[in-house]
This record gives sequence, C-alpha cells and structure tokens, in this order.
Amino acid sequence: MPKAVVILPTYNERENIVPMLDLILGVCRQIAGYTFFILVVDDFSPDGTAAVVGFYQKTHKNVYLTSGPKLGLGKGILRGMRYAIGTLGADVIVQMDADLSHDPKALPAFFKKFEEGADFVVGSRYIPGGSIPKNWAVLRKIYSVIGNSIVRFGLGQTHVHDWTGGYRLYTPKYVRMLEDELENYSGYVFQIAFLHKSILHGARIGEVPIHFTDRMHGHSKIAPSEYIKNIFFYIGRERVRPLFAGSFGKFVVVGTIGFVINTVILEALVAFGFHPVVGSVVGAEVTIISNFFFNNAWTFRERKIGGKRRTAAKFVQFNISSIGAVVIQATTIWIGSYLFGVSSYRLFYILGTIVGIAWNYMMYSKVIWKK
Ligand SMILES: Nc1nc2c(ncn2[C@@H]2O[C@H](COP(=O)(O)OP(=O)(O)O)[C@@H](O)[C@H]2O)c(=O)[nH]1
Ligand SMILES: [Mg+2]
Repeated sequence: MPKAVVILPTYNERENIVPMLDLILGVCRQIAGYTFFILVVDDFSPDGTAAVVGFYQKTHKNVYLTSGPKLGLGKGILRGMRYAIGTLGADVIVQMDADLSHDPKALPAFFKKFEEGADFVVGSRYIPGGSIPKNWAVLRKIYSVIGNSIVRFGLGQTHVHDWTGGYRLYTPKYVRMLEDELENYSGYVFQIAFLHKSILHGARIGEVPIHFTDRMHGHSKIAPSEYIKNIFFYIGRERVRPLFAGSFGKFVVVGTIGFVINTVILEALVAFGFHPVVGSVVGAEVTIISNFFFNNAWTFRERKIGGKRRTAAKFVQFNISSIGAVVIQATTIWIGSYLFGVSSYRLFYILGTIVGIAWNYMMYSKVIWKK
C-alpha cells in the first residue's frame, strides 16, 4: 500500500497538537488505500510540544517526531520532507498547520484530487467553497486577499488561487527536484517558492476549497514585515531572472556600456576644445562599433556573424538600424513637443529612448542576428 505521510510543523503548539493528531487519525481511518504516518516536525519548542508528542506516541505507533533547531518555518518543513521521504519512505506527502487552523475533514478531498491525477494539491481559501475567518476585521480580510493576489498575479500563475497557505498534498518528486534550491528560503516564503517552482517543473495542480479558522491557543509566529519583504524579493527575482537568462539582459548590459562610452567620448572631446556636435557624432559612432562588437561576441554569440564581407555588410546594416533608433527618438520628441509644448521634451526623450531600445532589440534579434 502506498505510504502517506502527514507533516505537521510545530513551534509552541502544546495545546493544539493532541487534538490535531486525534482529528487527523480519525479522518485518515476513513481514507482507504494508504498506510498513514503522521510526522510532527518540532523545532525544540520551549513550551514542551515534543514531550507532549512523545507521550502521545506511546499509544499511537504511526506518529513520528523529528526535533531540530529553529531555523525558520521553511527549514523546518524541508527537514520534515526529507525525513518523510528518506526515513519513512513516503509516496505522497500532506502538509498542514498544527494549530487547528486547517481542518482535517478536508483531507479526503485532497486524496480524491490526487487520485484524479493531480500531483500537487493546494488547499485554497479563495475559491468557491473556501473561506477566511468570518470574524476577521475587514482590513485584515483585505490584506489577506490583496497579499495573495500580489503573489498570484505577480508570478503570473493565476490558475492557482492560494499561495500563502500551508495545507497541501504533493508527491516526493518535487521535493527531490527542488530540495537544494529550496535551501535558500528559510522562512514563510518557502511555501510560495515550493509551489511556484513545482509549477515551473510541470506540477499538475489540483485545488481543494478549505475553511481557515483562527487558532484558539498559542499565537502566530509570522513576522509580517519580513514576510512581505521576502515576497517582493522573491517575485522580483523570479520575474527578472528569465529576462537575463535570454539575450535581452546581455543586450541591456552592452547598451549600458555603450552609453558610458558615448558620454565619456563626448565629454573628453569637448574638454579638448571640439564642438559638442563633433563630440556626439564621434561618440555615437564609437558606441555603434562597441555595440556591434559586443553584441556579436556575447549577446548573440550563438548566431555570431563571421567572415570579412558578411561582417562588413552587417555592420552597415547595423549602422542604418542605429540611425533608425535616433530617428525614432527624435520623432517622439518632435510629436511630444508639437502636442504638449517644447518644455515636455524630457518626458518624450525618455519615452523615445524606451521605444528606441525596443526597436534596437527587435532589429538585432530579428534582422541583424536573425536565426
Ligand atoms: N517547526 C516549525 N514550525 C513552525 C515554525 N514557525 C511556525 N511553525 C508552525 O507552522 C504552522 C503555521 O504557523 P503560524 O504561526 O500559525 O502561522 P499563521 O497561521 O500564518 O499565522 C504552525 O503549526 C506553527 O507551529 C518554525 O519555525 N518551525
Ligand atoms: Mg496559524
């Protein structure tokens, strides 16, 4: 029979853990087809949670406990996942909060989704049939919904509706694939990172509506400002990274170097007594040469242009395309000045530059270094 391990991370859950274990064991008896293990992942809780669990284990042989140092919720869950797979031989893992906020009565629905083919089932408060506590103040409800939406839309994975919760079922496959990467997320953001990276690795997501209830005993360990900061860092990093994995990031780096070269030459020639127009023309041409050389050697390395004649022809094409960017920029400023007055030129200079950058990138990737 496949082994299902229910992971319960605990930190100071002395009053909650026994009722939670009772409820889970009760529900699991009604789910056919699995051997159930319950694994409490405690981080040396000072309130004696581990001792309470130790006592409970004497009468329940399928309840396990792993104790370790408190290094954050993410590290704790990861330790639990490894224990579940390595020591208990889990075929499927369930994870729940131990503070009775997650109702074990929803467990059969998780297993049903799993049997229907999902390999990562998410308990969702924000889908029909799910809920956040009715007694929460309006503002807290709004924070909860907005916080989740920021992650959901920020990561561009809108088909999953609950990112910050910890009521889930998943297969060990994703843990094995991601365990090294997940070492970097020690706090609550771990939950988001694990779900997101599993999706990127092809997880078949299922969602189950859940009711979230406030804890009755003990208190939340979340540090909101730290959590919010980590969420924004995570989304930022994950969304920016792909840009730089492709050629666009290199293109931006090369362009920035070009801009510096252009500026240095202009200022140097003016300092030597040349007219600024001369400085800018010389600066622009040296920049064009630099851009051509670096984009050819680095940005579009795998489509590198070789041979004297071909390089010369492409270089001429590159110059014409660069003039195109200048024309685009000048035209944007001209239209802006015409519509909004000459004093608006800075705004349209920026706008024109952005359009010019887009033009350049399109020309480079589709024409000059076309596949
Ligand atoms: N092992 C371990 N469990 C933790 C840690 N922080 C929180 N937990 C547990 O994770 C679950 C959710 O935490 P909680 O503080 O209730 O978060 P909230 O429900 O988002 O306010 C509870 O079972 C906590 O006991 C930690 O650092 N280590
Ligand atoms: Mg809680």
